[in-house]
Amino acid sequence: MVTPGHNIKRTGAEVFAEMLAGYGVTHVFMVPAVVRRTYAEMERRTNIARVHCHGEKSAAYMADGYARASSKPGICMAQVIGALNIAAGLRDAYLAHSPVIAVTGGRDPKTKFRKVYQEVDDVPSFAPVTKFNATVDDVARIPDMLRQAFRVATSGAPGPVHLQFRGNEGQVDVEEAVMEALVEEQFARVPPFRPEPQAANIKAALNLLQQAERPIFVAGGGVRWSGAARKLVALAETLQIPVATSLNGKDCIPGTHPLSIGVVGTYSRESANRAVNRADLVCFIGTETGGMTTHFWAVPAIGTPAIQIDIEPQALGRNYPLQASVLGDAKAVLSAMLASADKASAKKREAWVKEIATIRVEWYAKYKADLESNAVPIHPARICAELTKHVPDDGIVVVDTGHAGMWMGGMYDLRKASQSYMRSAGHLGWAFPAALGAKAACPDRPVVCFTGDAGLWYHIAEIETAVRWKLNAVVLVNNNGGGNQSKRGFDRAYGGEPTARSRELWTYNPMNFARLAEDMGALGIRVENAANIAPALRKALAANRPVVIDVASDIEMLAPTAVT
Ligand SMILES: Cc1ncc(C[n+]2csc(CCOP(=O)(O)OP(=O)(O)O)c2C)c(N)n1
Ligand SMILES: [Mg+2]
Repeated sequence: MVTPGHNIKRTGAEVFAEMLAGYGVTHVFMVPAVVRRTYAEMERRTNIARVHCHGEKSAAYMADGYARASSKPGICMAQVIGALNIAAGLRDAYLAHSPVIAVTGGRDPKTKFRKVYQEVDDVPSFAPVTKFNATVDDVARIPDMLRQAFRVATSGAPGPVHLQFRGNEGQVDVEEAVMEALVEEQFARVPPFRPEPQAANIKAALNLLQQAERPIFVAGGGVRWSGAARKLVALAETLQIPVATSLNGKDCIPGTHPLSIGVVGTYSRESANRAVNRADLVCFIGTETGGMTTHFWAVPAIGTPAIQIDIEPQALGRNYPLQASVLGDAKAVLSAMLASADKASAKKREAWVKEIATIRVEWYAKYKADLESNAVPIHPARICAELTKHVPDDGIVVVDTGHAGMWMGGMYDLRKASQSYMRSAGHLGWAFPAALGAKAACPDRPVVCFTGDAGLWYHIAEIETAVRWKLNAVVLVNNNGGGNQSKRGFDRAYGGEPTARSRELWTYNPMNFARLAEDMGALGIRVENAANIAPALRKALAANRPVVIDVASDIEMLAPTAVT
């Protein structure tokens, strides 16, 4: 490392590669050609894997999965023509507050507006999907801008950053300047700081929770970014307060915990919506209280007494009038509450906790037949139940959106606090590349992806990437031959009388994804009978190679919709 004052010139590529390694980056996800010299320097100076993907959007999703699995920023890169594909891929990271840093090639001031091959002004397109969107025009700015990128991506509510390097391939990196590869390790992961709450705010919130007879927590992604799940469960147990979660916060409490009532909102579990709507006080923690989590502000109804805890001041009270609000890191807030919680107040909530137990039992009873169904083609609820049983204790489950989000959000249970759950924040096709990123970040943990067939089609070429880079995720495809979440909507559009041809709008030709995966070098397992799901999972988890389990499921099965 060069110390200031030595006046030694270094290339941007050397410094960029060394800094990424210094921040603990193990993988970058990219489509060439961008910062080529940096990749050469990475090989010389670091152990960073340069994961060469089939598309920039999937590279961004891999970086996102990497970030959500490890809490370390995920890095993706593209040359100028791929920049907007990267921008499209940052959208899910933006929605889920995931710290992804995208580096793209971009315009050179010397040739701007002269119709340079492949060039448009990309920068404005990154504005809606980033927390910080900047250009690196001078090689000497690489170190400070990269530090700022890590700082912004990991701080407060985390989120994506875009740096556009000068040159269509970001070739500003080949230039030289006197620079130091200075790294601020603090910002190498989320959270860099744990802002402490104000004592008076803690007291006010705790008083309300302790006085309430039917309070409930609604925990979101902020709890998982803060690493506060165990503290949340500890406080819930101490005060005997049930916990519902957002989809993004599903792994804040194991589904098997007696105080867990499920995912609340639109893609939800009926028991959670019922419980939240019966609460006399809702404590939102680390959730944006957005439309998905509140079923468009119907669960709970606006006006329900509420408390909110968040790291972003502007989140507090955005959608629900509050009786108390606490600004701070979720773990710091929960620790402070635990320190002065009055355990004796739990007695007040005995009846409520009993009611919660009944709601839990009623939910399992209502869906028992589906969860245990032996139907052929297979019922998706049975797939979820098999995953509940067979995902290993340290497993990371990565779930797509649409029906995948509904089935798994509602029907799957985490059994252990050591299991993780990550979900698409809305983009179909996100889960498979994100699962590869998660596996890159956590090679020692089993990664199981749940996706529909429409979801897998999006980035299916990345099976080859998984094989090439030994990203040994297990992908389970709920394969019903179409995007059947769309069925209800199209049936409605036909006035309840769909024609035979209306199915053109949401179905595909049948496909055996296991065979396709085999041809791409992965292990493929086809399952047509529910009894074979468990053996397939066992085989897949022991295979030590990328696996696609193709489960033939029932195209007529629609996931239950939200109750209010
Ligand atoms: C990028 C994007 N485009 C479109 C949609 C709308 N959408 C949601 S679910 C879905 C179909 C899902 O099909 P599949 O993954 O096969 O799951 P299934 O509903 O069949 O279980 C579509 C098109 C979306 N969520 N994201
Ligand atoms: Mg489908």
